[in-house]
Amino acid sequence: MKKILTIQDISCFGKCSTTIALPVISAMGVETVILPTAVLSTHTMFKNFTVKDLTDQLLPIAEHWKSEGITFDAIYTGYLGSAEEIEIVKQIFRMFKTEDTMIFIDPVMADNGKLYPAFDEAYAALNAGLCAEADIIVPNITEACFMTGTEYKEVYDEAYVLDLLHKLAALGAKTVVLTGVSLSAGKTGVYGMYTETGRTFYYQNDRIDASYHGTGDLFSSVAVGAAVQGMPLEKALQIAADYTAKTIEVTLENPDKPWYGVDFEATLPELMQMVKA
Ligand code: PXL
Repeated sequence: MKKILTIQDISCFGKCSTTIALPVISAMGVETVILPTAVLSTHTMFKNFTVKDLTDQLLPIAEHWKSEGITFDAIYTGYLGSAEEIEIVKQIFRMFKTEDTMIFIDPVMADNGKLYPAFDEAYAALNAGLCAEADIIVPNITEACFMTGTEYKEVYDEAYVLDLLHKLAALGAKTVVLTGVSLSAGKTGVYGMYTETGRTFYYQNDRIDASYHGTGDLFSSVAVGAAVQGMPLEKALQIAADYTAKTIEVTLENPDKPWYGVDFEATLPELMQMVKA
């Protein structure tokens, strides 16, 4: 069985980061090892959330695993809490990366043109340095802008997307994938580029006019869970995009109208079918 280490926070209530990655990747038949960077009462869209930072636990936990001879087929990082954590994550890459380990980085820190409350531009620069070590990075347009010093635009064309992809590729990751790219009305998608060859790919699906916390984490979990099992990357990204869109659609039909997260629990059986097909 393939084994993924995911490094991100635990937001106890709210469905994002580890509370999405663990069930979703496990359901895909991949052993999911978690390294929580912090424990929050909720994600940061709620007011007055509590935070217990776990930075001082990361290396002791990783060193214990190392002493036990534990290995990983992929390391997937999401929301990290601080500059110090980014440095520690780099050390953990060095401890566990072999030629066969896929490093998948979702540099979670911003959306809709703005950084999340805990972060500043210096943090974005450090995240860019972390991305240099990846096989695959999946920033949204806002995160890509902050990491490359590019002006954020709500309305853009393909040239803007290609410029961002080239700047991301210059950071050093092997494959760079921009998420949430909308180049025609009613559509959204992923636009990627292989750094070495410069070959690009674009996949779009219907855009659903709703935004939920945790959908980026859902997308990344599915993409890394599929790719680590040998599915070609572009296909893994397509399934991740389609499944995320489907889950948002199903969430909107829920009469309880959850605002803080998506009903991925209802769509996991469908994910199994998509991955098998
Ligand atoms: O979904 C990304 C995410 C993860 N973890 C925490 C967050 C967010 C987004 O805001 O607040 C704590």
